[in-house]
Amino acid sequence: MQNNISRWDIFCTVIDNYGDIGVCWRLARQLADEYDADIRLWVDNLDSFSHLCPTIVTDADVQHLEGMQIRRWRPDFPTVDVADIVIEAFACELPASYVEAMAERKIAPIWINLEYLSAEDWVDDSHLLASPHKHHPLKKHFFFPGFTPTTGGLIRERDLLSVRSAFDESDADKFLAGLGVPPRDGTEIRVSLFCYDNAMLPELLQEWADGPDRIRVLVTPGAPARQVGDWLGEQLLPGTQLCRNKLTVQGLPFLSQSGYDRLLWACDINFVRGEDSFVRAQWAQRPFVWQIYPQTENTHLIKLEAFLTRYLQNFPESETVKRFWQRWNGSGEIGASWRDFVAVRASLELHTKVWVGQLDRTRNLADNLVRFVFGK
Ligand code: TRH
Repeated sequence: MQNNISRWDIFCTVIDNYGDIGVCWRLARQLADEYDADIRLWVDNLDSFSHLCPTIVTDADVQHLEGMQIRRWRPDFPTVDVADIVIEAFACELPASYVEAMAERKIAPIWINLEYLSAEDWVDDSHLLASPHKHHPLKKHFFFPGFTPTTGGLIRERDLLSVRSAFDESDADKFLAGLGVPPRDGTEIRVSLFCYDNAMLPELLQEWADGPDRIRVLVTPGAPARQVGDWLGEQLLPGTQLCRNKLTVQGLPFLSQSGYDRLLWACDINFVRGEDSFVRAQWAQRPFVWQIYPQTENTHLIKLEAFLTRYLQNFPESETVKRFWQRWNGSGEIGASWRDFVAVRASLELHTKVWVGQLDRTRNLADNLVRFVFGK
């Protein structure tokens, strides 16, 4: 699209946690930075947004940030000019008055519903299907992120992988020192922990405390810090460091998105969740463990298997990794599966680099969106 400045409206409702706004914010910034897109981002919950981006003014209806306009999406939606491209993130429903205004435009805007990420096979067939509006001459296109060239791809900024490659051990030590993490003590394994409520966590913490390796777990705020604090019997605040035998846990503050990326690059193993941290852990090219967002009737386990099958193809130790991920997302004894997992971490790191090499051959989500919109 270079040279065609276009106006984009991105609509985001925060269902829970940080993933919805996390994805929209990264995408908005990439479209603005790399494609000169003129972005207006509508968000219904600026409090959640301010965790990822502390400069957000949580009670401002209109504000400008990094070359974009950020609008508080309130129920009394104002009359505004409709953009050329309208992204409705994760099936959030657009304001009725806005849809009517879309229908009144001489040239209908391109209307895209950005879907959740899944590695399931059906995604390739559903990507870019269109659905006509019941009453208006408008068409909505379903845009599916994914892991294959026939999906919408993954969010990956143009220079992400080169900046990641240039980030070496000494950058990692410097970055972690800024968070109060002391220099690595011998063979200590550094782990970052970002998860939902997880019944497996107490047993895993005990395994880490009693196991043979020195482990330092950097614990993100919210559900992870609360659960670790419950296990310790004392609160784990940002900056606090507590030890139990071989295990040291350290509370972290909530980091900016680029700070969180660096945390993933600096740790040896990353526990991630949801959607955006799960993708960023892949770009980090370190062994990672995903806690998928739980859904009713365990439908999330189908998504989990679909990803494991793609990611672990041709990895000789795939069963070891699968078993540990399945335990982390379910039930059963986790200690032994951790010991097996940590034993293969060097080969898993190499495999993860190969996996990222394959993903990198497909285009990224912003690029695919722009090509779709401008028919390239
Ligand atoms: O927060 P999540 O669980 O988000 C979501 C939501 O639950 C959403 O409703 C659901 O549909 C989706 O998961 C699947 O996990 P996620 O997606 O990893 O988003 C977290 C965001 O927070 C991500 O952008 C990284 C960011 N983050 C920081 O910027 N700093 C931090 O310190 C941490 C821990 C996270």
